[in-house]
Amino acid sequence: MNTAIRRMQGLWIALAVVLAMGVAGTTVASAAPDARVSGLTAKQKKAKKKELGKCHRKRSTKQRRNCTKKVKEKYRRLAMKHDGNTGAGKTYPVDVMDDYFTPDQLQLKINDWIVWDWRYSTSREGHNVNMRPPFPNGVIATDIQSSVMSGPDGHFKRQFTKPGTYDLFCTLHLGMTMTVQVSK
Ligand SMILES: [Cu+2]
Repeated sequence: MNTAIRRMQGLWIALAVVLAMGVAGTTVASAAPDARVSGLTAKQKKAKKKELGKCHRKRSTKQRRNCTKKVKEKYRRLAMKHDGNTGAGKTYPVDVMDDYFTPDQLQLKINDWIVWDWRYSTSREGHNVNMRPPFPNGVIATDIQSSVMSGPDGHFKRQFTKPGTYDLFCTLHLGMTMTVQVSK
């Protein structure tokens, strides 16, 4: 095994530890927006895997490394791209756990996004994201209504374009709630 690969493995272990610590930590009121959420469709994931496979068949270590880097960057950008985005806004990741959301309180500005990620949800019955009244002005129930999903590939993205308080919950689990406050 060459040193580059060994170093990469070290990095992945460090990353896994950091992520695990984040999950174990208590719910924070304001999660920083970051780029670790993956919003790839199943089709895009398949394409990424295929392209990475091609990279592995390159002759030199340098070629393999450059190729892998390029593919990962391409799909990282794709994952962060939103459909129907009507303004930049930040993206806030929320993990759907068994049986809670983390963070379960967020303060957003208009046009910010939330991406819910089911990667840590292992329960067979799954979870969803729904909204209970009263809704902010101009918002209807179906604006935030996900299907029931389970990990590790479930994602749900929504942009918040109206100010107000959003009471969100999972219809399957009593007390699995989160509150989003959107200000101008
Ligand atoms: Cu649930």
